[in-house]
Amino acid sequence: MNNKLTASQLIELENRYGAHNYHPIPVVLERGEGVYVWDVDGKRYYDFLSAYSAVNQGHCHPRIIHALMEQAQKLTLTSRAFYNDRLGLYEEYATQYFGYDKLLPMNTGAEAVETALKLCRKWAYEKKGVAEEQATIIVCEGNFHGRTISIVSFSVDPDAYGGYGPYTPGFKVIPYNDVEALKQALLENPNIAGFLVEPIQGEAGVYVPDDGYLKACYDLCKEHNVLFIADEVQTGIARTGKLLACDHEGVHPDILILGKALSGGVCPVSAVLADDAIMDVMHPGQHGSTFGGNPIAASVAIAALEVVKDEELALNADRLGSLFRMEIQNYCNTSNIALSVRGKGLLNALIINNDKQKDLAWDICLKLAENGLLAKPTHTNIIRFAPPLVITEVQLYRCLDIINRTIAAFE
Ligand code: IF1
Repeated sequence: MNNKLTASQLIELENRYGAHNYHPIPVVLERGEGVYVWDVDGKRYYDFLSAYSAVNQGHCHPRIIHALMEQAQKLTLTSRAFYNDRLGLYEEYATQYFGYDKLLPMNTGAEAVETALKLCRKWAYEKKGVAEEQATIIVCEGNFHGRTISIVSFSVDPDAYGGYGPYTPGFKVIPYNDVEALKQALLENPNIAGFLVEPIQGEAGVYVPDDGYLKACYDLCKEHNVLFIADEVQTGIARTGKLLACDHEGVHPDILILGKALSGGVCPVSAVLADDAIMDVMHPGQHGSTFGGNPIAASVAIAALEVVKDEELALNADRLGSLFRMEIQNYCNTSNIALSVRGKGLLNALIINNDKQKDLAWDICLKLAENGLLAKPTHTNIIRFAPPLVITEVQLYRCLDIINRTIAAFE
């Protein structure tokens, strides 16, 4: 007798015993491999969300799983009360990989963002000479950097910050993709410590800033002795067709924040990278984490980064991303509901015309799932399309066919 629970039974369990802080597409997944995932009924899907760009290397990449399993049988966690034989190797590999002196290991993206904010403030007091408790960090409208109280304190999305006050002070919100706004904010306040920015705003709907925006902001930060902090949790690790989205403009952030695909989606691994002149304000006992830098995370992250390089995932993302946008734009040119496509590499979004039907993007995603492709709207009328970077051209064309066929049924 098959004692496997059905999809609806498993959904019911989550509804009954799990907090309702998500509204998932009603698909219950049990297996993943490369660009594919399978539900509990054995139906196969192309994964076009990639766990929000955490499985860039594809689901259950054999090299990453091997690193996980080998380490899991030896030593999983020591805490940082002691050294372990994997962390130093990972720190050496990753700092050379991204071009920094030091790495501070954490677990989730939000933890890494919080770490970067603390590092930036501490640097401002100890190196820039900002008066205690006066440091201000500039952020952008439409930002998404995680879900902690300090991070949502500078969100402009009521769903993200509503009901969580009182809010953490010390942040200034300016419009995204507006160099003049940054210039004014820097001129108005001598106590600016840093500028935290997503090179492409993911949650805001894959909002790609004008060419030159990042470089102009970086130069302004240099002019005002302010740290340029890039949140590449979602745009990093080859997702946008370069190793980092900042690489498209030759910008080397003062503080680099990584997460998600840093582990290939196998376990939570995040990191903050900076040079000694910034990182050396951190002294023993001033920051930390129980799991940060654990042997499994270190081993998995090395394998995940090796895969990105060895399989030339950035090149693949760049080539197939351009092809994807060209084909989708062709469809948009004759569609009444698919308005336009935007993105970089394999981080893309389709803008849907939901004037006639508010939940059209959601309904399209339900139909896409029925047709074997998983995607989810971000905001009401934007569908994010972000497959694993290991996708082949043949698979991409099969997915384009599913997307076009599915949307055509709504025209
Ligand atoms: C959710 C969004 C994406 C991020 C950037 C930091 C973090 C994220 C640029 C924090 C996390 C995730 C969080 C997840 C859904 C997803 C998301 F819709 F929330 F905004 F991808 F766009 N910086 N993004 O995108 O990393 O602490 O989650 O490891 O919270 O619903 P985390």
